[in-house]
Amino acid sequence: MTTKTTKRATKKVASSSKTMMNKAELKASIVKHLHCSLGTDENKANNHAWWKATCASVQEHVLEGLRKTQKSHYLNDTRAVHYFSAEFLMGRLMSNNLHNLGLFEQTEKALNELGVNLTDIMEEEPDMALGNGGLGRLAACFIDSLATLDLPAVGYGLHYEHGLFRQEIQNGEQIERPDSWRDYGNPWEICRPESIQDIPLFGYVETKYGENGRINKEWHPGHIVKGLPWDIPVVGYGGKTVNVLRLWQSQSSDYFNWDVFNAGGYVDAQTENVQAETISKVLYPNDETQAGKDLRLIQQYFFSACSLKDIIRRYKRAHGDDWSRFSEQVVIQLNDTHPAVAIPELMRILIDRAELDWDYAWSICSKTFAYTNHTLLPEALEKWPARMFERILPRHLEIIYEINRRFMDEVEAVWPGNNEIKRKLSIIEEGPDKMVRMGNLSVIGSFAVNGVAEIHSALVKKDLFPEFNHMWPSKLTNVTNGITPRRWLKACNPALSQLIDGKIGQDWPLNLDKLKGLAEFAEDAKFQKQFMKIKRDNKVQLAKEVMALTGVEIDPNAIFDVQIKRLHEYKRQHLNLLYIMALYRRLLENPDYDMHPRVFLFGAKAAPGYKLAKDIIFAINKVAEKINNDARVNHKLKVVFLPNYRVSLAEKMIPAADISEQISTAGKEASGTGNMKLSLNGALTVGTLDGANIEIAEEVGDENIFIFGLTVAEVEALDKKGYNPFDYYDNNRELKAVLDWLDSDYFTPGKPGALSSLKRSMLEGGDHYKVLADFTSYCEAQSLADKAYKEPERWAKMAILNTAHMGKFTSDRSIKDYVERIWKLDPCKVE
Ligand code: H2P
Repeated sequence: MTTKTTKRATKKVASSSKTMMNKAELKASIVKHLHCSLGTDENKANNHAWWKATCASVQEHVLEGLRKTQKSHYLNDTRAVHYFSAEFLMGRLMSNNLHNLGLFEQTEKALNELGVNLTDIMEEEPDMALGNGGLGRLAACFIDSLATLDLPAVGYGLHYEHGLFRQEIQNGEQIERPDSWRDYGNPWEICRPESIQDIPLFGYVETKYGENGRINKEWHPGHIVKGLPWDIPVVGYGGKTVNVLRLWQSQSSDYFNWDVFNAGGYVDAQTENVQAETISKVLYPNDETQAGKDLRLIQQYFFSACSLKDIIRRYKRAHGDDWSRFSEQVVIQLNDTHPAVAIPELMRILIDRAELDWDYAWSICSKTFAYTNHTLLPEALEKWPARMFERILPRHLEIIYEINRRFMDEVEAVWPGNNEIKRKLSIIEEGPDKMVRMGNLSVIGSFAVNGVAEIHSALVKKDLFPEFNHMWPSKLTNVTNGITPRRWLKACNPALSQLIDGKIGQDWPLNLDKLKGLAEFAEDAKFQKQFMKIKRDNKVQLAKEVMALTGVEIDPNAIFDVQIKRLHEYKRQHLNLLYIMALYRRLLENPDYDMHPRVFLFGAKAAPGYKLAKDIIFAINKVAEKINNDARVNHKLKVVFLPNYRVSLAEKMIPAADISEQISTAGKEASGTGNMKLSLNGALTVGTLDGANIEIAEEVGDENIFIFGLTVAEVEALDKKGYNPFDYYDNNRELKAVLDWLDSDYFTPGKPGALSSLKRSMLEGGDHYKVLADFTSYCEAQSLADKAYKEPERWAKMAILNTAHMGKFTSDRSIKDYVERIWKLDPCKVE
């Protein structure tokens, strides 16, 4: 084992290569790759080949940056953060890499001279959709910021063969098709067979009594699977630091434990069939069903264990077997509880392999992990049956029991004799089927726990983990989410970016607070005109896209009202739908009903097992079909459900939005990040006082946002009093009419009742998410928005002020907060 002697910041890395290519060199490089990497030529190449050749040229710069970054980090022996996440929703990388390298314009010109349009070839890139929604996209924004801020960081996750399903809409219904993002290869990723890891699973634990009285445990696994790493370079803005996102692919191992196999009894019949390759086959959609539990836990363990081995290998290269500096060098951020099994895995390595004693091992472990909570919804807080855990990870369950036993002693010391609290805080939930609570394990095993917006973190302390907060008052903290302005403004809205550059200079993508400088132009007639012209141009573009995707014609002069996010009852797409139906009714009753024409645009995927979410999609599509074909109203009202919502579609919808729908039940949306992206691009929020909406309202000012609905306290009070949705149904004529409409066959000719499940959920079902309670106030907020839009100058001012006040929500700020409050990292400049 070599121990490196070079010390932090004492060495500079020599810059050996020349700087970026100029236009002529780029042209030559693209053509060279067309010839030499793709075996085609300028005459034969189609857009796909041009895209690949361009990627290959860009990748030359990227890999050079990667090499230098890794060398710098190694020579400076940097402390690094390791972001463990089951999801990274990266989207497309070409535009992002070109922008971050500062090569976008040159490449555009170089391709132009070759007769190729950059925008067209970028459409060839499949999205890397390795995530469900906000949680996965947050991870992608964070690694962008980490690289931009020159922070040593590695993203660790799974190299899913199939990302989130491709959504088709047939007769209004969601159909799931496999997503095959790598069918024709991924030009950005590098396979690293030299860093394969072996990962044990199943089997049994043998207890051995050592000479010194020490009890040693030996895990005899039933299966070994191989983890093959794929590296996706992550280019920081400015192109200096290029970090890595390392994603693990599972492969079957040559190794097979015949002893265990022959012993038979130790290996549950079911597990024998587990095919190693299936582990990284598909991303699990957020799902309330029990299906696939085994596989999901195996996925979590697989990538956590591969990543830990990788980290330890790197640590040992510098520090040998001296564990004393491990937690100084390594911090691991658990993105939700999905990788929480990394905690007992590190304990296992330290105790069983490195033979450290428990206390020392625990002192290392509990200084290494930090955990981000993303939701308060009970169904999303992971629990695994202890029996299943024992079968798959027998040694880990033992370790968890021991962590818990010792933790219970601590609880006893704080609340002597209080079994109620013990039951609540225990990692093991007692009952007919014992369960392992991954949330409790994460809090106990981490030195910091954060929520993702002020109100969410306050609720984590008050409602979710109050006793933990009592025991460790400084452990629980907040880091409000953020988004990278490079992707979510500079790259996706080039015209607005240029306008901003011209007004306040070009450094806002790195210092988003600078956008405040736009505020002084908010009432400037010329600036307003320019700003709104860009919005309109973006709407024209989106209208073309909508036509191409759905055949529905929409008018760019209408208000574009956008709700884009995972489909979930708490996000209340159906509240929006009820409002649309109310407007429709008003227009039918009074053709002169005064409203500015409006187009409601939706993008959302429903988890395949979540029936009501799929019913909501069906209902939106059926109502849309009716309205869009009703000549009495369709000059004023249109509804579009864009299929297969994903990052690259968001990049087209967000710059064209006038209104941003952020209408979750107060207390349910942890933060939201779409709210930030839309507001940054000059959309006005219609929203509840939930998640980061509250902080957005603080930033933009109450006069530049349309807030409605119950507050968290009011929701609580209503629940306490006893919420009865019929109170609203019986007392609001319009609401009743709209809900009853769902029972008819008006939207589903010949099939009455096809939309009734929606109504039932909001009445007999108890309306868990208070749709009916918030309906009136939502309608009022929407009317105010309509009124404001009819005053173009006022609207323009509000829109500009939204963009101007989004500085806080750059993910650079979030990352700086993590660094300061949790990670304690130093940047490392790469020459
Ligand atoms: C979740 C939360 C959001 C939050 C995001 C990132 C799980 O995302 O619900 O409120 O902003 O994590 O912290 P989503 O619902 O989009 O899947």
